[in-house]
Amino acid sequence: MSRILTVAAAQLGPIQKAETRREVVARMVALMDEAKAKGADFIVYPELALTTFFPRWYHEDRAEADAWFEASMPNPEVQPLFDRALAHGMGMSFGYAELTPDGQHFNSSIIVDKSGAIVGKYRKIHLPGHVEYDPDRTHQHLEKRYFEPGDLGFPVWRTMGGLLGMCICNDRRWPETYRVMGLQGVEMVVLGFNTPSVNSQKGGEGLAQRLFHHRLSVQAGAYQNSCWVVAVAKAGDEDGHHLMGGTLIVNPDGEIVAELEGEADGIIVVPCDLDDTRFGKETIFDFKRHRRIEHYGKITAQVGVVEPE
Ligand code: CDV
Repeated sequence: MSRILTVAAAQLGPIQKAETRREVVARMVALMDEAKAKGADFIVYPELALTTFFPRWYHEDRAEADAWFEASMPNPEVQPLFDRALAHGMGMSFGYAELTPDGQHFNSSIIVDKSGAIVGKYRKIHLPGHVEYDPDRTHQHLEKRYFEPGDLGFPVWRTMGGLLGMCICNDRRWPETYRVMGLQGVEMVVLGFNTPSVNSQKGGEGLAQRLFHHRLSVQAGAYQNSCWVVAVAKAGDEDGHHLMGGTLIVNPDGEIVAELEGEADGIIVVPCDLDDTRFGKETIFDFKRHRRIEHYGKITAQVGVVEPE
């Protein structure tokens, strides 16, 4: 038995502050054409794919930052991407800053199926960073200033012949992210990320260690829930701020089956057999037989650490 979903992980190189959405969408369309030529059914782009990683820029007046947000999706600037996906008969997923009609701000991503319908929306839950300008950091990371924590949970959708879920960047470091989707039978988790290649609070933590933590997190999530994980970077130097690459696809055994070299626009394409998730889900990670929820209460009852007396 096999159920192949051929996936393109479409890394974007840097997007400078001055670049327009129209310019970025043209780059995304070019990657989509390349993915189609290589047989992809589904293309995955990074977190906040349409603009530079704006949470590094401090706006004292919070409302000024609304210029980075999308008040509707699709909208005229993004429509060419939806049109090309429909023409190719491809599904897609990408991240963007969402401004809702009632004024809420989320770091969101969507899944669009092959008919062009938005079938899934996810809003980032684990927001990193801080609210106020922090002079002690080498760079700002103001996601907690500009976004509210997601309010949609970690849903899984039946689409494109499989069970698909999403998370965004920092979410990938949290085992709860994958497990909540694993409990819905997820077969593929897709995610985008913008990860600065240095830790703003720990100068010694550079690119090699950041890539190690990234791979460790997504490989563990894939293995422990027996699912595919597709992780897509926005990479390179954005106005003097460097983001790491590390776009990769991990199989349900937790092995990296493809990883993109470099920090420019580019794709890796992998035919992912969703039936490869079955063995792990029916044996060592057969949750129904092996989980012991009577011992997991602290996971939802408590946020921080409570040490013993
Ligand atoms: N965009 C992100 O969520 N970035 C975080 C950084 C700040 C650590 C990440 O987890 O990669």
